[in-house]
Amino acid sequence: MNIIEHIIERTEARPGDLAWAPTAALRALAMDMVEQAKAGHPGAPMGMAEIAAILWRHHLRHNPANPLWPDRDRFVLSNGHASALLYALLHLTGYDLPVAELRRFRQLHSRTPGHPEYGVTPGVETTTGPLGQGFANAVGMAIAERTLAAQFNRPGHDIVDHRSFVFLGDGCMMEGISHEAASLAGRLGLGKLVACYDDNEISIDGKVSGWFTDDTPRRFEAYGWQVLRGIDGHDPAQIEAALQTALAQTDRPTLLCCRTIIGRGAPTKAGHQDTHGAPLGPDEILRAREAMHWPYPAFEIPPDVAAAWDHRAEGAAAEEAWQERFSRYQASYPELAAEFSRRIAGRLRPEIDAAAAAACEAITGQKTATRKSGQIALTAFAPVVPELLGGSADLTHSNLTFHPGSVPITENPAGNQISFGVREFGMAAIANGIALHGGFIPFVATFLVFSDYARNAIRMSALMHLRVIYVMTHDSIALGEDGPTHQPVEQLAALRLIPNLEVWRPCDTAETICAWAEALRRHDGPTLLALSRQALPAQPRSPSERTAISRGGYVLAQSGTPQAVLLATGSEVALAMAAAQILVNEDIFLRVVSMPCVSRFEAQDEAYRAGVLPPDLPVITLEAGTTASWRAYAGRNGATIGLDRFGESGPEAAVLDAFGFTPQGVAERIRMLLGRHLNERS
Ligand SMILES: Cc1ncc(C[n+]2csc(CCOP(=O)(O)OP(=O)(O)O)c2C)c(N)n1
Ligand SMILES: [Mg+2]
Repeated sequence: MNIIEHIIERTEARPGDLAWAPTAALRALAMDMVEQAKAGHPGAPMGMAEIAAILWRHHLRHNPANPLWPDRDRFVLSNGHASALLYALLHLTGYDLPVAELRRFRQLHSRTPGHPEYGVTPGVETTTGPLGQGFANAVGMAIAERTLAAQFNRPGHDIVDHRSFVFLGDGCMMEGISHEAASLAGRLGLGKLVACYDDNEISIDGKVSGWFTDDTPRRFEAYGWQVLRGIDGHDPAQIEAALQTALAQTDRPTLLCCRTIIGRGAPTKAGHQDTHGAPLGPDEILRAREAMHWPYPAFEIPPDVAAAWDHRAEGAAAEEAWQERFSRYQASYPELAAEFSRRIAGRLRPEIDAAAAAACEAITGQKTATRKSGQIALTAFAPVVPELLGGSADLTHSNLTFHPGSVPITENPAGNQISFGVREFGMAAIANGIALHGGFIPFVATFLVFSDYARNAIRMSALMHLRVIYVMTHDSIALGEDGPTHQPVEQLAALRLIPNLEVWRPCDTAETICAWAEALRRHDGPTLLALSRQALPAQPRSPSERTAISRGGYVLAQSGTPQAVLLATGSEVALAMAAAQILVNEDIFLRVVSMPCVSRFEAQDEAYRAGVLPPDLPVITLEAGTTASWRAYAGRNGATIGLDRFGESGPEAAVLDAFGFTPQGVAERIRMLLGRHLNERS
């Protein structure tokens, strides 16, 4: 018997022994990666080594050769600082992540970045690191799985049938989003969701008993979860038994509460917060190797252990079995199978163009709130975009994010509407999970002012290039009586700062339909639609002006030889038009530019942008929000009209009047500004 056989033998027979070879391999790689990088987090990977090994070697259904196999189990590492664990797992099971990449842990342009990043490393299902969000992503994945299964499976044909597993630590549990996501998951009874809690009683500042003494099992029981308490997270037999119990449960999500020791295996540092986020150091690593009976040099995995971990053959067989099932499904339901493939590929049906055109044709001259226009667009697109899955954070009838074909998933599992409850952050992170899962285009809604609650998840949609659509209504002080707590002022500017987020603030139904269509067509990032509570007039447009909407900014109107450009967005476009009309009578001529999407306009070529905003014309910007971001457009010769303070409670007209957002008020500002400008020039 060689040494490895000896180790495997001896330790398989003695659960919990540190020298259990596959687990020792995980621990060794995690220690070595962090040591090599001189940065990272060895504690959680070493503490979760047994749980990870049992799950990945015996239960997780995945194919390392095809990380995109649609029916794979999903695995989320919500405690993303434990990235070394995930990279070790991916490497050992046979993903395209060679040891050279493990050696480059945390280096620039490696496939092993500091925290797991979606799209960078094959097999990484979501970007994690902002604690708690990975857990909510996993809830989204489980919702997506169940809904997709209900929509596509047929008797005897389970083409969608997989689980979502998530690891999370004390940090994720402390974050409020864990409550939002767990509560909804409990209500929905997501039976294929399994969470493994790394209950090591340590976070960065030390023993959590000083700041976190929740009874977590009872908390999750109260949500309606199956909770498996008191599992020794270093005892393979207990972990295995708990996972089997979890897999047998189909009506409720399961939480495995695993007592672990952070940095387990490090002879002097185990159990101490020092292992959380710093290399163990060469001496400690040497002694850990001895304690684990792991005599191999850094990054070396002996062939027997490598073979024990290699999941490629099993993974390929699992996917092949699914392919056979899918072929039979295809034979029985060719149209459904084609639709399934289309949805998984994220391709839109071609009818979307006709739906957009028909919706635009049907526009009446009636004043319409753009939140209502959003509903018109949703109603037009929903029949040809059955992959739409979403809803509101308890503001459905304010956000108007329902349509005649809306069916709550709580009434019919094959439905398309989710009532998220008052959980904006959870909602956004769940939407990310739905988008990551595939097969759906998620949309979520709340008041624009509460985008701040969801902000980091919106940022994560943008970072991960996910097609998530945010419908955010009541987009200015014009919402009136609810007052400054509800009146967004700085949110538009703040959202436009998020790279790769397209923020649309349409001015009427035509622009809203265009914005919705662009959001659907976008493959590489999220879109946020800022929509008005108040009714807005439909702007007249030539066919070419209508086409220009998708460029993000265009000339909407012009009189005479303009002295300035009046650049407005959303509800202030109508205001700009009215002010310009007043000024025409005084021989002050303006060009009115509507700019529903600044970043889209920025992406146009120089010639187009200069055509809309000629360099020699001063620009006056008009938006009922903070002005800092508009100064770049106003430049030295122009000006900004906006609101650099909080709003006021009062009826819409009174509030707008108080802040000068009336045709007369704006005309007066422009008179003054142009007078100043002309004086400066002469
Ligand atoms: C939202 C968020 N806040 C703070 C951090 C910084 N941070 C990373 S890990 C951590 C402590 C996590 O404790 P725990 O989950 O128990 O991890 P362990 O030390 O047990 O590995 C903190 C505060 C973060 N990554 N995300
Ligand atoms: Mg901890």
